[in-house]
Amino acid sequence: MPSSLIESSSHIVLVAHINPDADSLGAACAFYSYLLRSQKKISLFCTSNDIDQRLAFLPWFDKLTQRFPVDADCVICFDCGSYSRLGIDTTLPLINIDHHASNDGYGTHAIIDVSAMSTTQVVYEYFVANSVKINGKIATALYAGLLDDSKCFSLGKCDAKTFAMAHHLIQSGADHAMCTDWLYRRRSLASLRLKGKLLSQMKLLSDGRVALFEVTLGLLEETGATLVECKQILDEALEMRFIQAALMIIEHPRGGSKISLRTDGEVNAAKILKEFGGGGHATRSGARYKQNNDSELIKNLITMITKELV
Ligand SMILES: [Mn+2]
Repeated sequence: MPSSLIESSSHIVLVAHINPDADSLGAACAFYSYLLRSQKKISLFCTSNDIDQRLAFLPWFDKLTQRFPVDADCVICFDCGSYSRLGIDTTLPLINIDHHASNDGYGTHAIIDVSAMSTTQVVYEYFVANSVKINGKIATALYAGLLDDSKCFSLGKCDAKTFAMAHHLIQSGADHAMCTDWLYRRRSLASLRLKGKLLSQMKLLSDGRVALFEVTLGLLEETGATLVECKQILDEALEMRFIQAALMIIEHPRGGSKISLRTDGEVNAAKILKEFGGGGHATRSGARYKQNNDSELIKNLITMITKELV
């Protein structure tokens, strides 16, 4: 049982994934709040050094460390769809809490619910099952993950459970206004400039059902936009009526490229990028391609995607 492992541990490290988002870090921060009530040592760890500052409103954000504690005896990771997403190697007992379809259940214990909207929902249900009192800090951290992973409650996957959780969290003190202000009112000028350029270069393929974006290092430099900002355009491309998949190929500074794929769910993004060592969800997936042959890569990907179109 994960709870007895937590019980018997004295220094627990909570791990958010590489380049954390509101869900991964929100889940870790909520757990941090919860475990503070015990007599244990708790660390909040993430291997990335330039963490998205839009997440700075999360409780305990200032406790984040890049240094993995040497005396730790237990690790809990959040929203890491594959083991490599932790960004560290550990031999310690590991509890893997997640909602990614690609998660293979690595770790000593895995709590995975693929039907959950967010990893914070998996944590929320764990808290409810264990009668954990949800205070304002915990509620805000859990709510941030739910809000962001549900695309502000716009995904078709939102159901009664999603809204019941949101209702309970707001009642428990989740700060909705702060979450939306920090997560969605911090867009940079660079990202808007990039958006203009990317949209004018977008190609529509496969009878206009696949959108393709090619991002060079030059374009990123010229606009000053970050990779995260770059990928926002994929979700926007999917807002077009007939688009079923949006594909982005981003030139990598160390050669090769990064692949990002967003789909409507009919086309399984995780399945397509699995061949490239990628992981993620049916609707969103990413992978790293190490060869310098983008035209070949794009041709193959478009063929694979086209096969899945319905
Ligand atoms: Mn998530």
